[in-house]
Amino acid sequence: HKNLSLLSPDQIELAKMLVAMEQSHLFTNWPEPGVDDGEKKAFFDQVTRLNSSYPGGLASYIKTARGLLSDSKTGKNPFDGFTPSVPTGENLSYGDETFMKFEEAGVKEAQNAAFVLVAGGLGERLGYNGIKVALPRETTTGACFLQHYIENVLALQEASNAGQSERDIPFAIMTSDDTHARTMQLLESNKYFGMKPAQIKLLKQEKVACLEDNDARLALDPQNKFRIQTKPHGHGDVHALLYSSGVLEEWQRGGVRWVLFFQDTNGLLFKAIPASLGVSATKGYHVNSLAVPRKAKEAIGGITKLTHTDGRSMVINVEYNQLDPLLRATGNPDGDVNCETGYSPFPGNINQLIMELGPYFEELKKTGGAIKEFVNPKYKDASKTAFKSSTRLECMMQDYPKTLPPSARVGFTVMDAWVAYAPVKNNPEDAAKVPKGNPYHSATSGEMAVYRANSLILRRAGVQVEDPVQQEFNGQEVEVWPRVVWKPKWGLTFADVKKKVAGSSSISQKSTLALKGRNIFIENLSLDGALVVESGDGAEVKVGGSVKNKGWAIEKVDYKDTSVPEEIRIRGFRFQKTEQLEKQYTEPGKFELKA
Ligand code: UGB
Repeated sequence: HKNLSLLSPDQIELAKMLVAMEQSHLFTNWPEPGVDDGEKKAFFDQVTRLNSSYPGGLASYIKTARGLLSDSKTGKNPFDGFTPSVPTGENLSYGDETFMKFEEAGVKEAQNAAFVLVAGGLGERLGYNGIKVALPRETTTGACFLQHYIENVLALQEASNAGQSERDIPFAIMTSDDTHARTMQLLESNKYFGMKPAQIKLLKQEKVACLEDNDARLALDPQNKFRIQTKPHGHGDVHALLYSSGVLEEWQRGGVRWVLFFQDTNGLLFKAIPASLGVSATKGYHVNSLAVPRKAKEAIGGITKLTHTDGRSMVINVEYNQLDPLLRATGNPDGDVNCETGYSPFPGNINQLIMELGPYFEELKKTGGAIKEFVNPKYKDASKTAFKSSTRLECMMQDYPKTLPPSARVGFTVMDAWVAYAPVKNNPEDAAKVPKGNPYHSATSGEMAVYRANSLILRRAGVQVEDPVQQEFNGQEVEVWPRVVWKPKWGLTFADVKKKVAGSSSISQKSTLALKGRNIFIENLSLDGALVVESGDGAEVKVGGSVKNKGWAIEKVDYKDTSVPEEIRIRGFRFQKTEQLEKQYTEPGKFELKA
């Protein structure tokens, strides 16, 4: 009470709320007025932020926390009454007729799309010191994930508008205190990778208050008794942020129909985006999740049909740590196991969600974007009365459909993992411990997956690509295919790739092929070495003949060798660029490179 004179009327209301919510421990030991007054004001500034950034405010956060902590203590099963079964969705096979039909429909729809990248996570499992979107997607060209994503959105925009309209596809990035400044800097120092600055919106998520006990008493920061300790709330924040920032409303006014969400390090995703957007548009899905065949116990959620005893049912992601216990508790004593296909029968959620904006916005008007949360306290002992360290509520973006009525059209699209999913999540040590046959999800596998996918796509387009060799890097055995990379505007869709290769071409395993331009046509090329072709948008280059040189050999690097930059050593290899044929065509016109 003595300190009340320091506060604004709004802050006094917040102080009353905290007392009413049994949080007076936060300020019972405060010194007399005149001592640490600045810190006291800063405390209430923080409370104001925590209150306004959470749908329903802090009181609602504390109330929800009490309920969830009590459920956790009594061991209440969040799936009580639900039985899991395998849902049916749209299965696509890359490059076949159906796939190409959906791809074409998706490219057309893209002019009504907006993209949202969730990039607020620190990537603790990877342990990389920088932000994950700044990591090279592959080290042949060195283009980072963010550059790759932006160039894909721009390529889609151009293909979709096809000279008719001038619509820019909006691109939002969710950041956090951990990633915001570095994301901004990466964009600014690279001229937004060719995107108009106004096209990009950064939305910063706030952390949430930590909880110190089962009564949801807020935890003070151990370093500063005038601050509440905070931790990340999870990627589910993206919905509330899009809503509260007014971005969704702006998009709706601008005619956006589809909102596509995606994660920070999946170098293959954009090969699957046009077709899955085509599925959304053709099937009229309000929510469409992209999925891949999943190995049992792989650290990605399983798309599951949950049917309640009261008849309700929903198709939803069940997180990887919950699927196995849920199956065991519902008459499947072996839990999460592979079936005769060698995969879990539950498709793996890769957290690429496509929402139809109209119904999505209507739903958010009701919920404010609040997503069903969970809590995961680490208890000191079996009595579950005390925590080892403070906990907090968390939420996941894929839980959005949990509040939808049964009439909502929620579907999913399964694609082959080789063309849709290769995240960089695990550090080399943990990746090397992944059970044999399960994907590593490391920097090594993420890069090799790009070469594999591009090689396989070229094969399907008629190029003879030599088989890969097996090699071990950082304790992980991977297939090493020819290092084939191209700019998104060269081969946005399979139809585009097919248009750009003709005749009979071949690429040997030791080769590198980098295509950095729109109109580069490969015709009767025999490549055994390294070939890098760059062209301006007005140039049309026909590439053929026989290219044979020493090329770029792969040299092993140990991840513990700190003399090598971190983004390289976490891959376990680098290129020895001994000899290459490198050509640039900057002027407009027709050119022929006949080696
Ligand atoms: N992220 C944020 O933007 N903010 C946060 O507070 C936290 C994360 P992780 P996770 O596809 O492989 C998800 O840590 O959460 C961003 C799905 O839940 O990489 O363990 C972060 O920057 C799971 O079902 O993944 O698992 C990153 O871009 C499965 O689909 C993204 O959120 C799995 O991803 C994901 O964060 C997967």
